[in-house]
Amino acid sequence: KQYTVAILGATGAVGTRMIEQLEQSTIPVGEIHLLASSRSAGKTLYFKGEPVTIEEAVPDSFNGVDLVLASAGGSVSGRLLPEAVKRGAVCVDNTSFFRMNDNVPLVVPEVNPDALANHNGIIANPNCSTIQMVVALEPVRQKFGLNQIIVSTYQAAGGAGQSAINELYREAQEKIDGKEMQAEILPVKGDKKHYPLAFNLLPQIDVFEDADYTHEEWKMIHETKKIMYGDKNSTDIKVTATCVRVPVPIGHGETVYFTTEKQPTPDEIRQSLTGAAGVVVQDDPAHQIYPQPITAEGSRDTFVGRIRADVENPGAYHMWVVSDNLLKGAAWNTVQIAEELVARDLVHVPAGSAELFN
Ligand code: A2P
Ligand code: 11C
Repeated sequence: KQYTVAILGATGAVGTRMIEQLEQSTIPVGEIHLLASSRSAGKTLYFKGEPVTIEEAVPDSFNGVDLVLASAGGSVSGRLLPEAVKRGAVCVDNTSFFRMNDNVPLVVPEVNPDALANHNGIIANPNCSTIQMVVALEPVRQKFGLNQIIVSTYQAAGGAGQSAINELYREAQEKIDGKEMQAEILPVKGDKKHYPLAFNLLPQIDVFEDADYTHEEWKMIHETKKIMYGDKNSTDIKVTATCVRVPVPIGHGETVYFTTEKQPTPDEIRQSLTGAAGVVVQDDPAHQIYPQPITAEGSRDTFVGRIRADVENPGAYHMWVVSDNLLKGAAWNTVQIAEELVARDLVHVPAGSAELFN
């Protein structure tokens, strides 16, 4: 079977990478539809070397479509994906809109691929910072059990879209030219104040919510629980997070501090990660080998290094995790979910699904 695939948000930082990842995927694509806003309609992008005219995304764009890969923002997904499901298309959504919906599986193929079995037409792709952390921790959890995770993130501008990458370069040039840096987007497009990211650190990703945590920090807590333990409020694991934007264009870093049920040596943790799906261990302090955003960019893998014990707390460990936030954190994980759906013959919308999203 050949699949008709639509990419919603095809012109964006993630959307353009979805096109590339789909070109390289095992999915037999018959027809491709590239959808964006009216601003882009009529322009041309390429799929496997062939020109494709961008169409404005409207409900009828999904007529005859088998699979939708979406990354055009939460409100666009919230409005258009129920229309796609109504028209029989299975949607893999990279936005946060449906992630906490009990009718929507939240999937990282290396961790919980079986959650796909009961989908209702929409499958959610987790937040980039959550994905790379659970890919790196799942082999540890399986072998040694996990009790607690304390994560601090070093997140690239690209997580906030192409316009945030452009802003970072512009600010850097302004600073080098001796001008005042003009911040217009970060930390959060819609928030009251904007601060430069170039030559700076911003301890705010997304808006502030309960208990003075940002939305990004709550995402890491609830998404980790839903993916690893099947329930966003699971008490089987304690998770807490501090999320920081750093002046890197692409590639999120994370220091992950975790405690385990058993007390493995750092070497045993390293071994559990060596060869694990989607993981590459880069951990050789003697030769200064460790993951870096610059070397992770462009790869589908999650890189793990600096694995070591907390020398004052038995059963507690540190590691440093880096991945291309636009690939494993977004475009690749979405296409990988679509590959699993195809491999498992799950590209069908079950009867009654559309009513769940009315
Ligand atoms: P467009 O380029 O036409 O604005 P990024 O994450 O890099 O900011 O990209 C956002 C993506 O979402 C772009 O492809 C953008 O298309 C798309 N998009 C934004 N608003 C809409 C909308 N109302 N309908 C469809 N696509 C949208
Ligand atoms: C960032 N993690 O780096 C965010 C972007 O929930 O998919 C991803 C938002 C999301 O800004």
